Amino acid sequence: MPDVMIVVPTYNEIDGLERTVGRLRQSVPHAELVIVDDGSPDGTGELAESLSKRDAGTMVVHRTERGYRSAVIEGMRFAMSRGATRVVITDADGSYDADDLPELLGVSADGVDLVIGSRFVEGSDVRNMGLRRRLAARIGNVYARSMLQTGVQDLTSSLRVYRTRILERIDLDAIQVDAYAFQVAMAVRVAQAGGTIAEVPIHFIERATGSSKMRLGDELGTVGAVTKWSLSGVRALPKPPR
Ligand SMILES: Nc1nc2c(ncn2[C@@H]2O[C@H](COP(=O)(O)OP(=O)(O)OP(=O)(O)O)[C@@H](O)[C@H]2O)c(=O)[nH]1
Ligand SMILES: [Mg+2]
Repeated sequence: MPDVMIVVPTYNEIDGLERTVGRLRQSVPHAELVIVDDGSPDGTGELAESLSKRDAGTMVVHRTERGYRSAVIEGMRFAMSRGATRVVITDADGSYDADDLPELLGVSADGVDLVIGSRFVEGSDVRNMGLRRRLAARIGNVYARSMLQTGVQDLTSSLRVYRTRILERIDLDAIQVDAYAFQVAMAVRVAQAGGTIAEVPIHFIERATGSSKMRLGDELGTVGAVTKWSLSGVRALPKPPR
């Protein structure tokens, strides 16, 4: 029974996947890893299949559906079905440094329900992020933080460690937003379920290979979703870590 399951959603990540998986497996060898691929036309699914044949700790879920949120949720359910107590979510493009994971897992082992690898807390190191994206992420996070009354600095980071005990208390199917708004929604749900949230500074480098699946619409959609939640009284003030 794996204690930790790493979920890597992929869509057209043929250039970076092997390196990302290799680094994750090296950095946290006790964790199992599952790639959730949505029939990438570039052959990512086939590459994932060959990686899983070479390494018993690497698995693949092939889907016909397309979408970040549903891929992550499917990965979470896969992890829970295998008895994992913690689920790591990360990207395939190498933006997040696998070497930061042991520290995040250490904080999660202390009993924190959601540990976010944060680009915007003291000690983090963010590289290659263009001014437009940096500003959008920063301003978007300041806006979401104040509207939702939370102290979380990086609500949109996709490097996260969830304890499955908190995921079990969340109605994942009720979440209808995707992309960055999905990250915000998950933090809100964790807080509403009575969970604790902590942030750990990370090394982040904007993707060097492949192309982005996120669009300007995802950023604007997040602002819209946050505004709607805030006006309907949603707050994401987490319990302080015990
Ligand atoms: N399975 C699946 N994975 C997806 C989908 N969209 C994005 N992903 C993966 O989710 C991760 C995050 O997507 P990215 O495109 O890196 O998003 P981002 O980090 O906000 O933006 P960039 O790094 O600038 O491209 C990557 O591993 C993608 O391959 C999808 O529809 N299905
Ligand atoms: Mg990325």
